[in-house]
Amino acid sequence: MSVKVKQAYEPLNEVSVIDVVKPLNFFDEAAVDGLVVKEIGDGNLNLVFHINDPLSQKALIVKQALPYAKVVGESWPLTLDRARIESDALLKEAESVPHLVPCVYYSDSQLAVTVMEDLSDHKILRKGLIEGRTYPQLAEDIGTFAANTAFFSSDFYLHPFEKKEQVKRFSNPELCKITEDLVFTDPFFDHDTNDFPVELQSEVNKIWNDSELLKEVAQLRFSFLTRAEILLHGDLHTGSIFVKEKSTKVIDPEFAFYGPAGFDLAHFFANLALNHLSQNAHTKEPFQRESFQSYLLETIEKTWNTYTKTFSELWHKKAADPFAKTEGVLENFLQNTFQEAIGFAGCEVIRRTVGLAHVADLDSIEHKEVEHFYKKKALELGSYLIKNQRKFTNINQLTDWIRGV
Ligand code: SR1
Ligand code: MG
Repeated sequence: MSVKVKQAYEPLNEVSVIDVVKPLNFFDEAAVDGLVVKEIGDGNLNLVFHINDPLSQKALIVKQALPYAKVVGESWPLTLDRARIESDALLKEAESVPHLVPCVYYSDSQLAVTVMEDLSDHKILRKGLIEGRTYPQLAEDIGTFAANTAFFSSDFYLHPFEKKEQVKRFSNPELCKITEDLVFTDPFFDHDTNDFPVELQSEVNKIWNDSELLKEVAQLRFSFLTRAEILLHGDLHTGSIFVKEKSTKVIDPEFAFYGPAGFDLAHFFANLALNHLSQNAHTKEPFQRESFQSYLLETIEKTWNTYTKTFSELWHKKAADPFAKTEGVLENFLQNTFQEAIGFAGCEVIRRTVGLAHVADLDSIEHKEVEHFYKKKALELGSYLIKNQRKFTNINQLTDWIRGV
């Protein structure tokens, strides 16, 4: 698309956003006056405009970062550079898995804007799962996404100079700090960002006083801070995935950065585990509930199996690492990634239960006592995963454990 003249940053509105799309020639000139614009952002951080030409049925999305976190307000300033990170990450991901990300039409780092493919025919995965819908393609797509984006951004594939260039390009300190605080720190201390009902206080005290658990969290946090292994999406929960029957699109990589290889899959698994727990309350009919919960666990298993298969195939075909053919090196990497993912998943489960950012899966449980009951179960699950990460040697042990909670 043609490039427009750069302009200074200002938050867009449903009128001014037209000036951003007009020069792109995506819509016919004659259609511009009749465009229907709606701000549809329901996330924590950004403005999202849906722009539609009712005559041609063509539509696109304009996403703009605000200079603060929308969820808290202007008192929490936040870098606009995250818009550049997001569009760069989408472009990078599209090099290996174009069918699994929205197409970027245009971006402007000054305006903190990304113009991209409209995915209104898809649904946010978290919403679909809460309603008990299944997506047969999901596991294979997320396993394929994670394996490709991991392998092609890693030192196993890239020249070390290129790898370090990419680490610089995706340096994302402010968004990483949010994760460092909200996922790896605040929930494990009596911090004012935490948000949980008083009924959970005694379970939360147990976490705050469990030095064995805190030692493991410190180690996971240190990994997150220091281990620039692969380009991560950085926030791969079920609200960052759009789905329909036979299509999956991973969206919102504004938290992208180089980090430890198990982090993204951990977040995906943790959010499926939270949905699994919540279904005990949402789906009343026992047969339906059991079969949906089995679907969730099969999705975790199939995602991991697709990830290891795809990553291994890429390794055998394309790895440039001098030890790529040495027996056990790949297996070691996958095993370490897996065990650390179990620990990261535990942190995500705990922070979504007692930290600042919750999940609708648990928060939408109808009766308060039931909600508290399953939140306590979530804390048990999260603590167990963190403390026992190195006991897990295969994916079925994880799904067995989630089934048994
Ligand atoms: C202030 S941002 C809160 C959470 O929303 C994002 O999606 C990330 O998960 C972050 O931790
Ligand atoms: Mg997001």
